[in-house]
Amino acid sequence: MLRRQKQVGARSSATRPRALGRAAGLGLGGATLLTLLSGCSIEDWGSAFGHFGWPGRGISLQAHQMYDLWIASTIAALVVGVGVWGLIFWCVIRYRKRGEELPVQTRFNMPLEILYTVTPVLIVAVLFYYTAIVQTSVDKLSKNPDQVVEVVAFKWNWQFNYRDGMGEEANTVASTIGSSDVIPILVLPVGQKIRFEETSKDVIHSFWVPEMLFKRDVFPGSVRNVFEVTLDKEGRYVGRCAELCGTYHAFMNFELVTVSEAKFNQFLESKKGGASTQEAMAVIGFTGADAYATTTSPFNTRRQTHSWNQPETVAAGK
Ligand SMILES: [Cu+2]
Repeated sequence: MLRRQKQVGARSSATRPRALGRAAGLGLGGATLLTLLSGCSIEDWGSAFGHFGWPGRGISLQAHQMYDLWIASTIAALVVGVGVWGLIFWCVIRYRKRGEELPVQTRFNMPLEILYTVTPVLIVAVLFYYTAIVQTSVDKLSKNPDQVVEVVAFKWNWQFNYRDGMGEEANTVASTIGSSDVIPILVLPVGQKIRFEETSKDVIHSFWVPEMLFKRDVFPGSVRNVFEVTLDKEGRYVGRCAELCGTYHAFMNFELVTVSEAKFNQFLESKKGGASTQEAMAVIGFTGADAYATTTSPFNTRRQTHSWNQPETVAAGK
């Protein structure tokens, strides 16, 4: 019996360097895989896997940074996940029950204990590092933004004021507003630093353009949330209120229209000259139905008595 125990002991100490060699090999394999992955663009990987749940790469420089962080973190998590699953299945098969004999009882393995304490700390540190960098960059405010837009939220619509400077003291030079019949349109140029200053007339709302991969709460009172984006893709995108603000919260949509700098200047000049939003849209080539929002349409806000759960009501949410 004693001899047998000795043999077992000798065998397990002999397998230890091999196990360590395997762990090192696994680490190297992971590193090689990551290097290979970095050879492909993050966007390629994102689109190959349906953007891992995100709407896409976004329409602003800030959105691209957040997108890249998201895709890279997900791939890193998958690499770790595949490693962990592999080890689990390997253990399950390699050490499955073979007989009634009690297997070798080991208590702990110091190198392994250290390995699986240090590895998660390293992973968290790397994720934290990149998150902090991207977050700081996304939240960065410039001293001289090219455009300043005051976002005014109210139950249940939006007003967008084009301003001649920063802060509450600046003046509104033109504005667009929505009603229960017209979806508010926010026209902005690509390639310029745009500063958003948010204020609410009643309760807390939230300004959200899904394609910007970004939303920020709009507070009433003295809190004036500010953020900046540089848009880089022309198009028309739906915007929403992302904070449950009351009965018609779901109807608080708007549309972001991104155009070239020249067209934006034309639009703003027309608005300054007293044109309506639709007339100014026509000036920059959006005529007819295109002068109105195309990504969303007004909801029927007229209620009948006992209108709940009836097809003709707002609850139908067209
Ligand atoms: Cu709202």
